[in-house]
Amino acid sequence: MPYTDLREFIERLEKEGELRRISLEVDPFLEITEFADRAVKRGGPALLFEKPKGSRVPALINAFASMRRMELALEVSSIEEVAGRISGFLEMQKPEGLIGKLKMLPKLAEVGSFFPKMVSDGPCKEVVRRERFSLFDYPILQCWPCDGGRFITLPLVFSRNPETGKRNCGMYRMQVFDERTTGMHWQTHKQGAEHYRRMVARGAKRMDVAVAIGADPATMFSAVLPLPPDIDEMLFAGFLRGKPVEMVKCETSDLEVPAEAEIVLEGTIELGELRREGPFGDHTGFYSLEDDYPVFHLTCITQRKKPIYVTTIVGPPPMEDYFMGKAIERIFLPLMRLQLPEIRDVSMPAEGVFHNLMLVSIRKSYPAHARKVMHAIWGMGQAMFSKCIVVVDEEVDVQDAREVAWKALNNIDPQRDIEFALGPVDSLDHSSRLPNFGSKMGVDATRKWPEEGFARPWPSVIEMSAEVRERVDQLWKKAGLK
Ligand SMILES: Cc1cc2nc3c(=O)[nH]c(=O)nc-3n(C[C@H](O)[C@H](O)[C@H](O)COP(=O)(O)O)c2cc1C
Ligand SMILES: [Mn+2]
Repeated sequence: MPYTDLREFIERLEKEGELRRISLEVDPFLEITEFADRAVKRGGPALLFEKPKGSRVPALINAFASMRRMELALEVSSIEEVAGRISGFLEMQKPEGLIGKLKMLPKLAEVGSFFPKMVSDGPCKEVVRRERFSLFDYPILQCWPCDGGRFITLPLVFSRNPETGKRNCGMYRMQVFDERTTGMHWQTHKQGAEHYRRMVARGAKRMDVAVAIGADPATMFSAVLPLPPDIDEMLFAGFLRGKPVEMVKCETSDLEVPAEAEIVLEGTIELGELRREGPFGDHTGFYSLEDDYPVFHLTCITQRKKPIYVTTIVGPPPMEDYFMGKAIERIFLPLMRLQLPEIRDVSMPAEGVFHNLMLVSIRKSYPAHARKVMHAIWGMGQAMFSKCIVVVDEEVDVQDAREVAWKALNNIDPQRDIEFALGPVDSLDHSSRLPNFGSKMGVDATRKWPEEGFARPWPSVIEMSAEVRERVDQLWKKAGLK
């Protein structure tokens, strides 16, 4: 059964020995970070701080911070199962004849059952505060020593495209400026920023935004997914959990939020109003610098009677977001292969913090095939941020970064096989010549063909013959070796 809410997920984590309750008083100012950082680096459990200093609301962190917990979050024994389900839908063909059509019905009905469902009330409305509310009631972390302040780090930010009326849900950190005001750190490439620009173009004065904190894990995870614009994250969440997400209308706007959320912040963004945001110890492992971002003015908070505040930290990898990113890598592989069927596998090692390094194996079929693949990836949604793409032949296991380094470094003639391209870069890149604009590197580390102008013979990788290996298996034991 899919989790109804965050609490059911917490129960499950606890049952599986994947969660530790901490009853000591711990300070959301830096101390929770140090706990969470140590825990993730040691493969430790999720942490539920029951007495965060200065707040009566408990704080949950690292709920997704291992592959096992990601699997528990999505209720699978391997993330590949989700990829398999997606492939199943993608392989749906136009049915032949009546029997074929009938066979397809259950699948179509399944799709129909993923759409979010409107409900008139929900636990997130147990307490409605239009006055006398304050963000200071919650254990919002200051994550790192040089951070500009406290940041809400796992918010589901809902906004609407004024042209299509379609909803978006993205995870964009929010710096707390005072009791009722925060920053809204949607980077320029993200859908929230696009909605903002379209509202400005229409001459609107303000834009409604609603933020949900804490929901069932599939719904929370969906806010991070790099879905194409106007594809509803809540529909994808329904697909992931196999049950619609129940949505309830906000008190002060027409937006809808997950009814089972722990805390909902309703408010508006005054178009044109910008404020310094940051610095913030970011997932690159460096502080991202201060910059101007829109300001979110809270008009109302609704919440459960006893809400749980869920949060995360980012910083030197690996952190919790690495595991979320790894799950995305697995889940999106079938979708990538829809456009680029020659792709065998893709990997984004932790040290590359997603956008800095993508390793791709392909079945090479024609000259310069690797170059086509890198350019296609630079043209594909948020994969456009990939600063360095290394393309290898299909027999190289890209999940093994050592194997890639060994083979790729042997295979390249750098001047011939490395190319630079200009394009949009991740807003967090501190090295690019301009914010959001810089260069990328593509490395063609495939075996070179005569058709690519390579006239020399290409050597094989060294391998012992199977017979000798078997014989030595026997001799090895006889020799008393272990
Ligand atoms: C913990 C965490 C924090 C994030 N913070 C931000 C952020 O502050 N700004 C941002 O633009 N993206 C942030 N992201 C990435 C976006 O959530 C992600 O790119 C998402 O796909 C955006 O959705 P959208 O395409 O609907 O805009 C964060 C992701 C995670 C996992
Ligand atoms: Mn989106």
